[in-house]
Amino acid sequence: MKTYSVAVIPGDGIGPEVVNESLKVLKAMEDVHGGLKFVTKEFDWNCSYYLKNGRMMPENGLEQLREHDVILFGAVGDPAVPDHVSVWELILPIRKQFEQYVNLRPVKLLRGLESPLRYKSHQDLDFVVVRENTEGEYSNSGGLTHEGTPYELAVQNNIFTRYGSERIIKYAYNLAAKRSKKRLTVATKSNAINYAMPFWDEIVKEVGTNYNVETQLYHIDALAAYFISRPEEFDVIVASNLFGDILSDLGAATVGGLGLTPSGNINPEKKYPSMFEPIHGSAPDIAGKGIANPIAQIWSISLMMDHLQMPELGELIVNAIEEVLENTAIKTPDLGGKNSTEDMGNAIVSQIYK
Ligand code: GGG
Repeated sequence: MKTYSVAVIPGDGIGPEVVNESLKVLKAMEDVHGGLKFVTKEFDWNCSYYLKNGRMMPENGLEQLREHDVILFGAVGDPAVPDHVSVWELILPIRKQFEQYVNLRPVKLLRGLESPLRYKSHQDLDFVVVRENTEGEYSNSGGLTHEGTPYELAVQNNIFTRYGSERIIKYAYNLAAKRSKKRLTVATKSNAINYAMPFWDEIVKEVGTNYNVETQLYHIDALAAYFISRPEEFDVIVASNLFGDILSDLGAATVGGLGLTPSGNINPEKKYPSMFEPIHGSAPDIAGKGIANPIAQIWSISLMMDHLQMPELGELIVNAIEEVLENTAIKTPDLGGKNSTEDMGNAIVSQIYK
């Protein structure tokens, strides 16, 4: 019996609702496989915890997480706590401390769904955004000064290291080399962000010579437009922390919305636990209503299976999601239906057992 320990952080808003459905899928993985055990431990670290304890997780929170093989995360954010506090005290320290420098964000139009870009088909919409996940615009460097005076100012430094840039670009090239189009698109803005972005382009050029992969360099503004007008061109897109975040949300919109797309915060060396979560946030407007779409969270379990080198289980999950979308009438309100989070979760689980 192979056993994995899974730290579960449901978080805020719809996080606990969608995590609950994904845990049913994790259990189904054990049953289907027969020789697999996931030992889960839940952590109540969220904005309510912050309001009680003045922090988003205990002082030794990261040490507690380090004991686990993987982390399953829901969502963070509540109107009672400023977002930059909740995000910077929970999810970002986990990504940084555990060197989860790859944020893998697949964007794929699932069978049974139509893209809002009506003239685009399933073959057109299938790519992966590889987001740098530990530095860049999310470097936590800067400050405020002259507060309360007319000279008040804020400085935010974007830090791009050669080490950090090289490792994400190499990862993206390796991924592109394994996929059929063998094409890597690099999102930058080298004409205006005139130090960091040409620095990236230079590293792309150096690293790229080692791969038989076509390289495209696009400015982020044009690339955003091409995501809508010619998404079929893309296969693997590598981007800085902020650009990758924006592009993957845009990508999600082209395949039906934020409720559908997962992400893996990966430490490729497996020195530390990797973390799996939907790309969406806590959606306080629909929290507690039982109507959130659990597909993104359930799909994140599929990425977890891939990471644990059980891609056949990962495929089983995505296939089950697609079967439900294609062959049943079950749809949550974001997809134009009336079904609940639980209805969708249960339907996917039943499909897995078929
Ligand atoms: N499940 C993802 C989540 O809760 N995201 C909140 C968020 O905005 N995180 C910052 C980021 O990923 O850029």
